[in-house]
Amino acid sequence: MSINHAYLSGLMDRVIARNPAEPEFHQAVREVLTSLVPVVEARPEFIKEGVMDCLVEPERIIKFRVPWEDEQGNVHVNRGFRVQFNSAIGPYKGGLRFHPTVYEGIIKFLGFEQIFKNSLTGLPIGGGKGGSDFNPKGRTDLEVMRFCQSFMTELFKYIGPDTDVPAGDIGVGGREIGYLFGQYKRLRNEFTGVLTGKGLTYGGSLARTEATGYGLCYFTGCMLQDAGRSFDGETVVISGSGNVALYACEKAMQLGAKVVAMSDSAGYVYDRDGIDLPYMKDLKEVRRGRICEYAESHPGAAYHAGCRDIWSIPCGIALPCATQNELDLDAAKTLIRNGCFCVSEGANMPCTPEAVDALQAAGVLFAPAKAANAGGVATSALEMSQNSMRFSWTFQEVDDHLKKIMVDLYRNAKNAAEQYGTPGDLAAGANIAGFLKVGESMLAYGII
Ligand code: NDP
Ligand code: 2IT
Repeated sequence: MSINHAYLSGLMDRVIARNPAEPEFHQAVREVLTSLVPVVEARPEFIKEGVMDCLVEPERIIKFRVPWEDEQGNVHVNRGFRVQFNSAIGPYKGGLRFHPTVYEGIIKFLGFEQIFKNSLTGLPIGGGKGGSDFNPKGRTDLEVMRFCQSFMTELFKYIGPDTDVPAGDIGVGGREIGYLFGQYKRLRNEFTGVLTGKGLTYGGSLARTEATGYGLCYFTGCMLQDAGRSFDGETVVISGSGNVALYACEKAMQLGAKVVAMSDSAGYVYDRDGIDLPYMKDLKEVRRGRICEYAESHPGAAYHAGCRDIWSIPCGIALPCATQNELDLDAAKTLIRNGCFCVSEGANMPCTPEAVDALQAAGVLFAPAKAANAGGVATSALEMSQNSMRFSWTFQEVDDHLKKIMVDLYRNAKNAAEQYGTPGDLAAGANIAGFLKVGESMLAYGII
């Protein structure tokens, strides 16, 4: 679909020509530029002063070799990336993804999204993302440690607590952050808050582990409340069973919902009695097992191979929390047919553009990832604050900050949508509100 604005449409064509074969990056840029049409119409200086052209071009891309040796003595060479996309409002901030599907286009899409998400938190953090095509699955702790040390041996030259602060994403959790932080500290001979998602004994923040999933439910709660609804008594389906999915499940349950299905990349489990969360946490966080094991020990639950059909399970609320483009048009139609009234994105860009259009056209409440999953990075910024102060807040204090951030963020996205002529469209509102703070700052700096 072309963008209904001559300059932005031409800019989109240039993005495609300059970044060939990166469909996820094109998808993310198109979605944002489309929302910004009313903004550049009202404020032509964003085009005239080059802000829009700069916005789609990363400030810096670092790409490097990551050699490491497995326990059998075989040498492997992976690729590492860090895309430092935009530092207009703060140091680059964003996670690291370790997954075999990672290539430059994935990191660019994620880094681009991160600019607006981070701005929406109201905290001073710029946008960045990194990762590697390394697959941690099936690797021993020793192999993961060797990989992380090799990765950081190159990356440490380019990051720092006031420059760029990475964190976790798919395949990067507490274990990996520990190895990465240890190597950074050793190479720099410095103890600073250069990474977030750290362990609680060495500078991590309480509630960071829970933050993305909890924040997703706080945001969704605001949206439901405005529509005269709540989580209470509703049936929820959550894709994924990683960090975001597990804590979305926990908070949804605390708010009175029944979560009946979760997935991993191989398949999904449907438990009509409600997911046994303590078991699922132990399976995924401690044992690093597969979701099929859940059905083996829960006779009332059924395992289905293939994760995409999870959206055929009837539910009121769907929370896609696994990966990009996991919920397509067919899935959206099925959800609508089955009476789903709310879709909130926990993962980054989990719904295809066609799915989003269909959901919004059917009047389904839709919470876009940039806003709905911003609780994770917001709490990372709170971890940075605590590290700077050399102080730590209680779980309750961090959770209270997180709640307030998500409520403010919801209001800002909603108000921006109204102000720019798309009332109720939180996706457009989030893009506009996220952009304005970054765009104004870029204008203030002049051409740099
Ligand atoms: P985890 O690695 O903890 O979990 C990822 C989950 O998604 C696993 O269940 C995994 O299954 C599944 N998954 C991964 N890739 C695919 C795929 N290609 N197809 C199907 N399922 C897949 O990651 P997170 O929970 O941290 O991240 C999940 C999503 O949330 C990502 O989109 C991430 O960018 C986003 N996000 C994460 C934040 C955070 O703070 N961690 C913050 C904001 C957004 P399997 O184990 O089989 O691979
Ligand atoms: O997508 C995301 O916002 C994250 N993976 C979290 C980033 C962070 O810096 O905490």
